[in-house]
Amino acid sequence: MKTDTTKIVIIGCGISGISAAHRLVKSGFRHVRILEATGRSGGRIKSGSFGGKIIEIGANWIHGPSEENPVFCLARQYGLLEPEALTKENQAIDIGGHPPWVPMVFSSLGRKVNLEDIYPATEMFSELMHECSEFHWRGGEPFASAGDYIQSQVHQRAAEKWKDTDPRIKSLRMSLISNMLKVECCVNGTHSLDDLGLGACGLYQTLPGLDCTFPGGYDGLIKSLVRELPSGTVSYNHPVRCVHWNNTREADSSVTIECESGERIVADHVIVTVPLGYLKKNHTALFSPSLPLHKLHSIQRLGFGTNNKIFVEFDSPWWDEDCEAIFLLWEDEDGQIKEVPNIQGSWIRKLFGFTVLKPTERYGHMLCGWIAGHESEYMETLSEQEVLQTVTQLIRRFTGNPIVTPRRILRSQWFHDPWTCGSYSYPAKGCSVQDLENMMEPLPAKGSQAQPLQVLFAGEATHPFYFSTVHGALLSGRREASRLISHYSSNNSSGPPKSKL
Ligand code: 6YU
Repeated sequence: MKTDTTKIVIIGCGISGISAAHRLVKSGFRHVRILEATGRSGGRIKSGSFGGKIIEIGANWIHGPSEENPVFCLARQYGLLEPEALTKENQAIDIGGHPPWVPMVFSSLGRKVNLEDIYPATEMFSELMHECSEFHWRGGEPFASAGDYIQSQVHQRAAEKWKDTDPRIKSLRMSLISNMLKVECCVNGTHSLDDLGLGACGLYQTLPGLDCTFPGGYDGLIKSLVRELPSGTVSYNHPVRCVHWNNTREADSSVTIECESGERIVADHVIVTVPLGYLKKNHTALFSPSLPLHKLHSIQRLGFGTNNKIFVEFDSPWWDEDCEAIFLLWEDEDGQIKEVPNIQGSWIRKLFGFTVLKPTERYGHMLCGWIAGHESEYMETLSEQEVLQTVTQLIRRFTGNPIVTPRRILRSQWFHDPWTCGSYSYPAKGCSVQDLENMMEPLPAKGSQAQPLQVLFAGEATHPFYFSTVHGALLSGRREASRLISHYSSNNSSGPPKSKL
């Protein structure tokens, strides 16, 4: 293997880029360099401080912490998890992606909702979501989007199942369906479930294990991994402007990476791990020659949406001690999310509620609000003071408590982050598994006579069934490193031409 001379550049120092570098370095490649646009590693894994407490501005949980999850295995190896997350019992719990939170529900009329009254709606909504994911395996999708399917069923099923129910309770159940739709927008990172492909939403796979967090911050994982790379591997504040690859049969098959600083780096291979949101916006400038059409179409077809968090701290709790999540029902909503005519006045309606940060000894009395879609993108444009005011009014209205006042607020702004341009990917209407395969296909594309594996692609949006997650991103980085490793082990007589790094 030409591990001594092969030059590999990785664009992006998120978990996928770091994992690719790790595997390459471990396999003996000596010239691996990561170029990162910002001044830090981790990308969408971003721990921060709020009122002296560690909070997660990006990724929150290890989804499915069990043996098959490489993020769980690494976090365990580095001693970053609490004992409970390590137990066999925790690893065996299979919740299919939705943690069973202890809820409290409030309505826009300022009252606490009786959970028994609305439970049948929760059950009906879970059934519908489960049915959505099954179309992929059964085939024959009756509608293009998950939203269309749900709308086609909700009113009909409600009329049948709840025909003898008190109209007030029935209407509350319909507003719960609207709330569940907002929750799903956050989970999937979509503006509306009308954008989420009906068959394609079954592509996503879950792992067993009850989701857990990192008590010392998710970025402990990033720090542990980066520490193990040779010093100087990562160049920070090094945005890449353009990847010049070679689609012809010329003898010189190297790739030139042009940085914003003007520096030009010549390498044998480049692994691109920039987020899909960034690619959607910048692919024209980022590749010369431009990407092949089938890859471009997949970049356009796949979805990349916004899910933001709003952290709010209080002097004392207004929720029950065992409560894990607070849901807010607008009583005038009836089983759908209507496009609001004035986003300025009503963006807050899209916030489905809050999760409670636990344990209290670590976080004090802190909530995390969740908001997805265009309303979330609009929220990013407001000042923190304006967001604080709107959230305060909302909580006062729903709890009926006119004096409850948050101490402070902090929100994420993923849509306006120029290196991310949103939160994570989703299989949009019209997508298929072929689009995810096109995303991960290296350049030059199959069938070309030019030197293969000049440009490789990793990142969460290139994983065929764990897209949108940290473990999907990590595995995609390892996958592309392995692609190069096996290229050289099966091709060891003729290494790549020498180039400077
Ligand atoms: C998870 C979770 N989680 C919440 C929020 C967000 C995300 N995710 P990176 O972006 O990290 O790295 C790329 C780097 O490239 C970056 O550093 C850039 O600066 C750099 N770059 C860009 N352009 C460049 C240039 N030109 N030059 C040089 N550098 C450049 N995942 O497992 N658990 O709880 C959450 C959550 C608010 C924003 C999450 C979660 C997603 C992960 O954070 C994300 O996938 C990975 O960190 C991405 O790593 P990467 O390396 O690919 O990119 C149907 C159905 C679907 C169901 N989906 C359910 C899944 C639920 C997803 N969970 C979300 C929930 C939360 C709360």
